[in-house]
Amino acid sequence: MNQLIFATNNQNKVDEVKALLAGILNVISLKDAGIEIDIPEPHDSLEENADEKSRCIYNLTGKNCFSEDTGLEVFALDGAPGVRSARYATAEESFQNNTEKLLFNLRNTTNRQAQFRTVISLIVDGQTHQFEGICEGTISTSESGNHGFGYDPIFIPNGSSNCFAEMTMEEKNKFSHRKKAVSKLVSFLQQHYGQN
Ligand code: ITT
Repeated sequence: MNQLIFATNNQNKVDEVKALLAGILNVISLKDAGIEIDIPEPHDSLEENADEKSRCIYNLTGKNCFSEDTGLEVFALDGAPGVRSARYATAEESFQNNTEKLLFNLRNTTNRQAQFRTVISLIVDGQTHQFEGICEGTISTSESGNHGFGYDPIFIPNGSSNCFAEMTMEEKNKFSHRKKAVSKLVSFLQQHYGQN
């Protein structure tokens, strides 16, 4: 196996994952494959949504593929926004509104511990496999930086004093939840399919 469709409409995810898998696996985005589809995310868990997305594209194409669902889990908010991260503030996704709402909800909170959690759902020959990646960190008190996307301007990973949005993609990829999940995917493919 030397190529996989990545079932996402998020170009930032595609860029990060292509950088992580360069020289290892040929990642075909939905855009590359000419597939225009609004993939449903109707469930209450990252695991179920990730499976829904990969199953949707596998059923459509019959080709091996993977998807991922990611959430920002804030300890003081009992894990919110979590699986609702994309539409935390409004029905239409807005990175700005989401980060502002999160900062507002944490305004009186000293416990700013949080984690990004990514669940990858891989379908190979009809069989589904999941891989999780977690990046622990803290939510800053204001936004900084203009790289990345989503909650990157307010998330500081443990081991750094900078927000993800202050890092280049290569720096973010050293710490990130997505990188950890992708590393497990690669190990699995190497073990089971001789992918290297
Ligand atoms: P697909 O479902 O098409 O893959 P999406 O953008 O809807 O793309 P998710 O549901 O997984 O992806 O994303 C949930 C939210 O979490 C969304 O608002 C993202 O901006 C945010 N998010 C995901 N990964 C992130 C990251 O690495 N850094 C910052 N925010 C992130």
